[in-house]
Amino acid sequence: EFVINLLKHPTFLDDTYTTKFIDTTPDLFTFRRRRDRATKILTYIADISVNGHPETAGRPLPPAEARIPLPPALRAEPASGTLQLLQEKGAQAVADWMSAQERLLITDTTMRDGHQSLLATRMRSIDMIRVAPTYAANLPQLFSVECWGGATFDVAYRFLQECPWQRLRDIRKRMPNLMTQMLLRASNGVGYTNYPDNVVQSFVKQAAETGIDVFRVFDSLNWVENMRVAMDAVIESGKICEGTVCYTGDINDPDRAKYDLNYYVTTAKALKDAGAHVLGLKDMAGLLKPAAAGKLVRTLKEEVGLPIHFHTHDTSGMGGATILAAAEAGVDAVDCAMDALSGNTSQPTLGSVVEALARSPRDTGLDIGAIREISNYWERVRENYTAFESGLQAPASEVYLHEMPGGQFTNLKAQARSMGLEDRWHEVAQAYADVNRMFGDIVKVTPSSKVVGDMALMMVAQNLTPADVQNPAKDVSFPDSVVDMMRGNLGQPPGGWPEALQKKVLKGETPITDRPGAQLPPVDLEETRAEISAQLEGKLVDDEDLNAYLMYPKVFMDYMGRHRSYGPVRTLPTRTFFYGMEQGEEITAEIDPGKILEIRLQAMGETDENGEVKVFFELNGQPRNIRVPNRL
Ligand code: BTN
Ligand code: 3PY
Ligand code: ZN
Repeated sequence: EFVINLLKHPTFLDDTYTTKFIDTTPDLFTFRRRRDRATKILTYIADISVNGHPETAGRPLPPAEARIPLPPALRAEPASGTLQLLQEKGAQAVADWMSAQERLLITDTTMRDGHQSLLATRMRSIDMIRVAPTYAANLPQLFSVECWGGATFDVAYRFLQECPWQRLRDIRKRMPNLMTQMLLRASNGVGYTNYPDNVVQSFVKQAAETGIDVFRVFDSLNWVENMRVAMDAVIESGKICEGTVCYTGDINDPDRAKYDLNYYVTTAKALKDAGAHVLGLKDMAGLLKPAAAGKLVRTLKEEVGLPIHFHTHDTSGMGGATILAAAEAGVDAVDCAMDALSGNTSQPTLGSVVEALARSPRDTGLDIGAIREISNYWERVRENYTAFESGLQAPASEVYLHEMPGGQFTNLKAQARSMGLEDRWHEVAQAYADVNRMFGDIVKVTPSSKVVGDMALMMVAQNLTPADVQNPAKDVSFPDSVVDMMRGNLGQPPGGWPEALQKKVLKGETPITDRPGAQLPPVDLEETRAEISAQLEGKLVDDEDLNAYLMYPKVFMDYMGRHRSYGPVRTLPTRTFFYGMEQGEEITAEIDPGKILEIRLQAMGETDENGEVKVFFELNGQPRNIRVPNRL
């Protein structure tokens, strides 16, 4: 069924049409019934093959030999793992079990923080899903696999044209013995702003249902008051609540006394009182030094008593040493990334930590051969993401100056590049440190780290010194995110905001000092569902879609719009997704279990007088032609 627009077309009305006009003007026939998924995918491939992908334009190319990576063979049926313990005995039993282990427990972060910190979060689901069964079969001793949350949620919709919920479901199904883990920004959900309480609750409930077992909950100012809604929702879901304190400063530096040992003990005790099953210790920038780690972990173990899960970044090159010191001091679990996606702004190297502890009392029990095979797989995967490499060549002690989180470093560098400030990067780093001091020395982690980054870029771009910014007589137009934070909309730092600066930023407006969520009315979920459904021409909106919309209305709706045109492009190989196909190339895409498209690109025509290119495919042996605009 289609609508004929021919009679209303100006060319028809002014009598200049020929039959060729009908052939060359496909928009005369607007199909009401949606095109089939194969046609949509071919349209996407044709478009990218002709025009390139906007995200990889001008970026370095993958090596010519980069191909589709094959996951390692399964060595056994998946042995019973931590997921069985959680399912059979519950969250508290897992926490008790952690404390009772002599071995050091390991979380693999490759599928979340690893690529967030090295490849701008651009890893696609297909590359994760294919290796998930190998994790389950060959590394059943892992504590958990971090594969969701943080920046991965919006990047999936925004840049990868795929649904993060589906990613989670697909990974969960393939790892029937391992716990999945996510990073949750407490009241900021997986976004950059404070959401109404019922939105946070609804999101947690859905994440638990779709397949998250361990929730690492943190607040970007370490304000426990602002973590309770999220923590309560996790506890209510029956999953593991890892109440997390973020590490900043240096407990051994008297100059940073705001964040001394006592600060961490007090915050950790508050997290325990708030119901945390596990204490997360999140060193997002990799600032915790080995000797300080020993002291901090030992003290927290004694004074708080919860099992401790330690997270760090290897930006300084010292991350492995810190993990070993924490292990020596009795930390229960640590985060590592598989070798090929470890080091620098990512986590320390999983295989190396396993080797360092082998045949010691804290032997991890993980098989180093299995680790090497999986790392070799990730090495091949990484080749396809060359466009998103940061160019960072070496570890750097500069991190102790700027204190940027590993997950922000490459992002901020890209932002600086886009503003023409790349060759002034070390000034940006200095400005970042200056802004932190001006803001009163705060915890810098998403979203507070983004605010500091926005301000630092603005100062460098406008050649402003800290004295300029603080001078009450000098007019400064602050970034929106800074105004919002000074209003109290990200919560309160210890000791409050510096008054003079806050006054200048707010120009007389009164800030809030209570929990931002306490000021936000609940969202009517069913009314919102009906609104989205209406915007999507009556499509049924399930709970996953609803929760996505509540977090990111525009990003989600834009995704839905593109999905209508391009279909399930998540099933394409990564190289095809970012670069399209070459003449004579063949690929397959499994769009449903067992429903496989065999796609061959035969040829691409010349650009015609309408500015369009005809791309000739073979789809499962049958010829199919697709016309796309040449936008180059
Ligand atoms: C993005 O929009 O940033 C990434 C999603 C993919 C966009 C595709 S590329 C081919 C087609 N042409 C466009 O302009 N957008 C889609
Ligand atoms: C995130 O919130 O995405 C982070 O990785 C914070 O470290
Ligand atoms: Zn991290």
